[in-house]
Amino acid sequence: MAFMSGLFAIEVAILSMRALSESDFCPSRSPVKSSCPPEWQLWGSACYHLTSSKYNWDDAKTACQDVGGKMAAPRSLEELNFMAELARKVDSQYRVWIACNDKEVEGTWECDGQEGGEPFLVWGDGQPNSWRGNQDCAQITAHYNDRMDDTYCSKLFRAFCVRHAACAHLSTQPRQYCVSTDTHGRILNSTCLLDHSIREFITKGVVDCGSACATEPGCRSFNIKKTEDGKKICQLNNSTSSEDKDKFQKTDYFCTMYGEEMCSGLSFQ
Ligand SMILES: [Ca+2]
Ligand SMILES: [Ca+2]
Repeated sequence: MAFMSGLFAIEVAILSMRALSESDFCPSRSPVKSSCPPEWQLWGSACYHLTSSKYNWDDAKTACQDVGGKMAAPRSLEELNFMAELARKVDSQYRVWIACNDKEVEGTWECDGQEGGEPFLVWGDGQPNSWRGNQDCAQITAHYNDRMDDTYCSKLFRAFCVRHAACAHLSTQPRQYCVSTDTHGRILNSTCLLDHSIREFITKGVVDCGSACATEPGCRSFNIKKTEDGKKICQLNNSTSSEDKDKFQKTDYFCTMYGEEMCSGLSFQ
């Protein structure tokens, strides 16, 4: 009965739900998550990193590019607070470069990535003061309550770098579901896992239902039920037949269960 496995194994490839544009989060309903390289911290859909070395402002920009990012400029108070918290963990008296400057026109601040609109600027008390007329680069610092200060671009500070998070698949293998069979390889058309449905809906068939299970968080197996008028119902389960054997029961209606564990459970005699 070896052919059974070939006939009834349903491969459900996990396709990315849509092309990810730069500002997108990872699709929340597919089994992927945002991830960052080591030594980068995830916030929203981006990863943040403080350089361990100190640089002047121009070299800080380059240092961020060298590690695959760009110098960060916060766009909201929430983002600024996150960055400040991260910096405080490294140094309670931190001074860190951000990608804002008024080099070109004194008093007109520009922040990288915020061109074409008002840049997000939250200054510390009495800042920006362009002390002695040549403070053209922005830091955030514990010395101004985690707010911004204009200072000399030649000073040596750590740089705040940012890059987009990667969307990593939790499972690199496509998920495969196999139909439940008895020990002789006969399909069990009237045995299903009961009382574990997390969602059910009318389906076109097994592949459709299997795709839904693959992208539903918590789905472990699924049932295909047939109604009296011939409709197929896809029932997504939060458990498996081996985890809850008592609920893997005979039904008085057409019902077939598919699970990942069934694939290894086929006997070839
Ligand atoms: Ca200035
Ligand atoms: Ca200043």
